[in-house]
Amino acid sequence: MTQTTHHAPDPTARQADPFPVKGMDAVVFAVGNAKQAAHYYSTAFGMKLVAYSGPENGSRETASYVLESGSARFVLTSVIKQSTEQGAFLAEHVAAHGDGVVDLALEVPDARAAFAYAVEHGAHPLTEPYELKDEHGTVVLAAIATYGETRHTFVERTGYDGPYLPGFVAADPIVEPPAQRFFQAIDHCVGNVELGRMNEWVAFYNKVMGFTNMKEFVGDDIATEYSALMSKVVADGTLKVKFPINEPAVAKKKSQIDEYLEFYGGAGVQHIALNTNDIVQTVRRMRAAGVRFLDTPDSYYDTLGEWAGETRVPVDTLRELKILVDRDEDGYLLQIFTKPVQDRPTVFFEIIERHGSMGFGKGNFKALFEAIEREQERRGNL
Ligand code: TYF
Ligand code: FE
Repeated sequence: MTQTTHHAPDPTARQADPFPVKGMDAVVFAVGNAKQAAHYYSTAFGMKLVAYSGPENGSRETASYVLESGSARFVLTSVIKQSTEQGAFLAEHVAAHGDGVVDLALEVPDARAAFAYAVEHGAHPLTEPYELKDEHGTVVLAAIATYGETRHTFVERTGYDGPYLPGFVAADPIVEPPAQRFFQAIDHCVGNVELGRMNEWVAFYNKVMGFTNMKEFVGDDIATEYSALMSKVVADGTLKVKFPINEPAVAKKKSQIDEYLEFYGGAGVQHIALNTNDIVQTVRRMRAAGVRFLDTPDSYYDTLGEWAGETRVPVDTLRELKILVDRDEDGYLLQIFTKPVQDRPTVFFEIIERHGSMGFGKGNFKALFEAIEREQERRGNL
């Protein structure tokens, strides 16, 4: 006879993740002109158009372009002729915020379970779980609200083998994609929230998604000295999804976060960081295609070797391309930031090449924020 007895849980057994995520599913942008934005991300970011939804295949209200680079997926959506609440939401989003991120979509193994867990733990529900189906299969989707007007859609796509979502058709690249992709994954997605609300949003991710805090944070000391922001990072258990949250800090100068909040019209996504294995080639190609990066003074490179030590890339090349370096006990990283990619001083991108370091470039805050301040000054916002 076999007898099964239940004891207290084995303390050495791995706890099941209460909120499993597979990774970022997509960053969804609402933009004024998705057709032209798709061209920009194709030519300047080396991304490949893979799917499309628009009036030619039955979507009369919106046009959406799906671009990929490795596992990184961007969706660019514009309203053509508003007819439903979804169209109204997107049109109002663009009117209020300019081009920006409406959705940081997460791929999950079970969208119904993710939604139930999140709402049970205090999330504001936006869309109850529903299914989309076509000849490629079924996708389950559900959405909750996060900071500002941003949302998280949970995407369960294990029952689907099409180009993006049911309703989308495969599309040919806009231009010949580069032989070597510029980046292969989304490293992190950063949110700017209102003064005093960073801890609230960190607690939101702790409770609603079971995300934990990473050790890197920007506290009072750095904030008042030069960055004028405070920052904490939350991540899922596997560190595949990392969300730094910034809030403005009262410092000597007007915070770049205040500038963002003013021009975006509230909280929202500030920057998306993209992983590359060859930052030198990526930055050369993006610069050649017209992408503008923040400048770094020569003085940064004059003293670089003293504290950063040797990296894969010679200092002269880093200096030429204005790439930043940071090092910690786990290794180093190379990073660079674009200027804002629309007329409003809001959303920008980071290109990052990691060699062991799991940080976010804390050692570069001084150089970085001085560069941002020079831009704020040029815009008359300092
Ligand atoms: O994601 C991060 O935390 C780093 C640092 O305006 C950073 O990329 C923080 C704020 C900012 C630019 C970069
Ligand atoms: Fe970053």
